[in-house]
Amino acid sequence: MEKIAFKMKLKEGQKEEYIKRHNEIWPELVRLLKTAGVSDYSIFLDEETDTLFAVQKQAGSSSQDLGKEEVVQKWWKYMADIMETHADSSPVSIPLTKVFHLD
Ligand code: RM4
Repeated sequence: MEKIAFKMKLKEGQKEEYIKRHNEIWPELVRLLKTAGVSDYSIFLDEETDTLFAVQKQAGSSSQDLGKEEVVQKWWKYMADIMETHADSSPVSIPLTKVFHLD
């Protein structure tokens, strides 16, 4: 099980809406993520820059590698109005480098 991190970008002033939508995350998306081996998944917001920092454990694909799944495509389209995305609505997602870890 590998722990990975990546950053995404939230559009200005969308913190509350982002939190609301994630508090209401679709059960089918949760099922897919867990089935794909994603766990211990948190997303943090740097309110100064609207940068989202995601950390997750993955046993196979990361959440960002599941773009071929219909429910992920629907979720990304749903979220696209409040996030920085590519033309296909997938979030701009930049892998981060682990520079320290303490068990
Ligand atoms: C994020 C982004 C990610 C997704 C999580 C659940 O806003 O859409 O790709 O894995 O939500």
